[in-house]
Amino acid sequence: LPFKRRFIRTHRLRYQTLLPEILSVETKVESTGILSGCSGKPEEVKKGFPNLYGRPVLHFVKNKSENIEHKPLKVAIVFSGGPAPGGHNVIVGLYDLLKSHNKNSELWGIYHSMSGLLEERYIVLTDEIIDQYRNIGGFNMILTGRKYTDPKVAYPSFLKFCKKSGLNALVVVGGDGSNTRAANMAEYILQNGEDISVIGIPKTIDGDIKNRFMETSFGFDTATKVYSQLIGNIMIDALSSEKYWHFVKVMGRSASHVALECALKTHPNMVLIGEEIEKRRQTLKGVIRDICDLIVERRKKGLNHGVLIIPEGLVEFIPEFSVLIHEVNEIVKENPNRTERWTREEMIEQLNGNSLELYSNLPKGIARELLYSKDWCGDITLSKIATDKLLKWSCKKELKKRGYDNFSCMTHFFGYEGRCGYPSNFDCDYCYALGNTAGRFIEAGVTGVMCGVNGTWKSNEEWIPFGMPFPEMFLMTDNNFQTGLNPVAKRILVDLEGAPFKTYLKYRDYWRMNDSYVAIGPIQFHGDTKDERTITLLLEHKN
Ligand code: FBP
Repeated sequence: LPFKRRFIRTHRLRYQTLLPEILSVETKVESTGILSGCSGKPEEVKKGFPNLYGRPVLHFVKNKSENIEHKPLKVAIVFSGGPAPGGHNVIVGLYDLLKSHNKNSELWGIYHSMSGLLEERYIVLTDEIIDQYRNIGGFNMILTGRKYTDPKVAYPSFLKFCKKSGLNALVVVGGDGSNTRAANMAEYILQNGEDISVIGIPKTIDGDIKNRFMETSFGFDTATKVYSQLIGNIMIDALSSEKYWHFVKVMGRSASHVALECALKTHPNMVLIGEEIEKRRQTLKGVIRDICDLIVERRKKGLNHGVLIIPEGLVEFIPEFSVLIHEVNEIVKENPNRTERWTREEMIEQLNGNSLELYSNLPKGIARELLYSKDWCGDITLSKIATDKLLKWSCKKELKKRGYDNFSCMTHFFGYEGRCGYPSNFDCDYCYALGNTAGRFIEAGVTGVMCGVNGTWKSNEEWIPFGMPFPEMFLMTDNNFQTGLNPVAKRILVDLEGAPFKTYLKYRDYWRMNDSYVAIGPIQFHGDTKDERTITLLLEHKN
């Protein structure tokens, strides 16, 4: 490799993660005295998790005993869902902890998410493997996946695999869905009277795994820095050539946390926040009218350029769109045996009323995307819907009606670019601490908790690792792929009363007409990066 390309990798491999003080000493697990609950329907959640429900939140205290002996452990770790920067450091943090306590301990990397678990495909991790991935982005050490596994088959076969292999624990690094499966697995194992720990790690660039205990998921910090760098560069281009509007869609699934954080970092002329649009019950026409009002207002002042940030999940919040998505999902699911793809024309025949009008007026490409992009449970995949292009197309039409013919607009989608970049120092440290925390809980025989860290907005030494019983994230709903009531992690959307959104409101009017763009540049790995935190984290916790 040319020297320069090797340099950044070598440099990152050598980065020394900064651990919270408590994780640099021998510890024992204690209850914080705070009982966990759930996000809704406590009676039903209790029925679903008779063993795990209501357990206390756990933390570590210094273990002053002398001659502490750690027995050798066999632990498996699995990635699940979309990659997020920092994932490798969870593995590295766990590996270092296990090996430093007993060199005979083993860490198994399960390939390809839950399907690897069922098919018993794994690798026993060694120093040579681990040392290639310290502080390196991606999930490629053991790969990831989203394949749905039927719980009736998955849990018994997993338990069989664990017993046969002598595994003491499984660590699931995943988002809400994967941690829900981890919770069910932990409960299933307890109900079977077995002694195997299942521990969860909050992963997702979407930033929507949070609650009264959990401050942030890993990956959000890096991904929003990467997107903001790209948005900032586009802003400077827009300022330089003064001829284009840029419509930038950013990943983040339903919640608009990523879009809001990028806006707070870069100061676009407009950002659409799905949660606000839903609250105002704005229609697609209303959204287009607002964007076009701004385009025209700026044009009257001689400003032919601008930057708009769009959250990936926008369409879900537009009332007529969410009805349409629901109806399309239902129509498709009513015909489970159909193997051939639905065509746009066939769907038009099935739909009625407003949904029919909306669907038949969509650009053909988008109408087709709505039918083709499905996730593992058959629902529409939002990231595949080209909302940026839909908005451009609709604005063009509206501006033409208003007498403006020459609207030059570039569309962008920033998603995959941010999921596997070199993790920021924050994500490196946070993930290493999460891996270490998971290891300590396993040593103490704890099961059914998701690891977290409190005070992540403070300096690393002050961080307080904890274990939150899984049921805290759940409510019970009936979904359309399983029978009866099932635990579902509550979606944590942008809080319209929260400090990040309110801060945006303070600047919104100013940013419309004044180009106070900020190009944040690439992620900083050198120098004093200790206090670099997302604006969301600082606003939600520091003030
Ligand atoms: P999870 O972390 O919840 O798995 O999802 C992250 C994400 O990047 C979402 O923002 C996005 O909607 C989705 O993955 C895209 O999925 P895929 O990788 O299957 O295209």
